Amino acid sequence: MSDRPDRDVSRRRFLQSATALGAAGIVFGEHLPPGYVPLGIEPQDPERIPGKDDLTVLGDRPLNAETPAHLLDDEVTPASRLFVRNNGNPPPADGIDPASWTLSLGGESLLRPASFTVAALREQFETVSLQLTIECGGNGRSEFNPPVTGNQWTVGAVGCPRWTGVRLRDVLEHCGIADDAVYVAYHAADTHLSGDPAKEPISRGVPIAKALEAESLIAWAINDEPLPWHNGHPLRLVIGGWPASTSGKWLTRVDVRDRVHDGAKMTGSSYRVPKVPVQPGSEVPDEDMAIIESMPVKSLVTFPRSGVTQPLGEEFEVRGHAWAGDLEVAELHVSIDFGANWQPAELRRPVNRLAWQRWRHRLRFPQVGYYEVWARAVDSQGRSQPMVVPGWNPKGYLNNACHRIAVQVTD
Ligand SMILES: Nc1nc2c(c(=O)[nH]1)N[C@H]1C(S)=C(S)[C@@H](COP(=O)(O)O)O[C@H]1N2
Ligand SMILES: [Mo]
Repeated sequence: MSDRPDRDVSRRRFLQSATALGAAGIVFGEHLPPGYVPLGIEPQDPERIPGKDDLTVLGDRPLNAETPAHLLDDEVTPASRLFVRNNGNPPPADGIDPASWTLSLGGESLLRPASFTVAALREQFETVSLQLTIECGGNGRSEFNPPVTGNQWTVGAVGCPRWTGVRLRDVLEHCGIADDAVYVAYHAADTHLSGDPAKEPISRGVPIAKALEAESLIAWAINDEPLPWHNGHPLRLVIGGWPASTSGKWLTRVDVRDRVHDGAKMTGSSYRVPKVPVQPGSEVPDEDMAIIESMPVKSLVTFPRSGVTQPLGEEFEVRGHAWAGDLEVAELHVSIDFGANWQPAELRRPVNRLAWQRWRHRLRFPQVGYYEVWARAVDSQGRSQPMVVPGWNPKGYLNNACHRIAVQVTD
């Protein structure tokens, strides 16, 4: 990446148009090894991710980008503000034809294997639209100590758009689910970073019970528009409330398995955490790790932006969202004194199951000076967000510590 910042805009524009042309625009493009990403093809500046709005780029090969908290203030996350997490090379945009894209269904425990175009899915099954929260299992990773490797997400690998598609359940039931079904697995069209066509970048899934929930979708639209390329165009799974790694993008195949799926990033330390808490920095043998299922209770302050200046005596509106994996959020509390006292905030019910919930609160500050506003959610089973970073784990998953913003109160 060191040779990149000095590259001038026109050259980058040229490379962008080369992206649109695919390998055909690149001299000697016929020699590119399969899966190889040419330097400069992936956008590098936040404003340069096509269709995205000021996301913070954490890495550009492959592209990984998160949304600053204050840009997540919309109740329904716009596609332009939905984070991007890529494990491999996305299928080239110009090679995706939504009209001929096919989803195959199979696996040991599916009775009648079948395949569907996107149009056939729309015709044969009921279309549903739901607002569903997806959050990367590694959101918040940057706060772990000792540090762990991987994308250093702060708070913005989360979003809650309105997704449209069909229920995974309806399609699986149409094909027939055998009694010994255990897990539902996805396969996708992105390619492994090594370029090895025999390897998949990621192929995960969920237990059959989660797959059969009414909210588990095969989606083609976000907020009534086709999925953005980086978010899985033209078809993806959306598994609300679970690590977003279960929401396979560029979906080509779904298998019903008679065992826990053993695809790429299902094993070892990927998307798994120690079964019992470990001392920070420990090495944990694979057999002592368990697959992450529902995400923990969490919240964000999305308004105002951290660092705001506020005149003393004026009312101060603070607001955000809260979510709790498979559960609902029951309470949201706000503190302006570093957690010594908590004030209950107004908290709305979700618009549908597995959607995040709007909270808001009006505050007054007692004197001029520097404050932090902390928000803390409690789920329907009474579990609260911690104020400090919880359970260290080797890959840095499930950090649900309270979010906070800085406020300077002036005369
Ligand atoms: N095919 C495919 N699906 C994928 C991924 C991927 O790299 N390839 N990344 C997963 C991970 S780890 C996350 S967090 C979510 C991110 O979804 P988004 O990029 O639409 O925000 O997609 C998941 N689905
Ligand atoms: Mo993720």
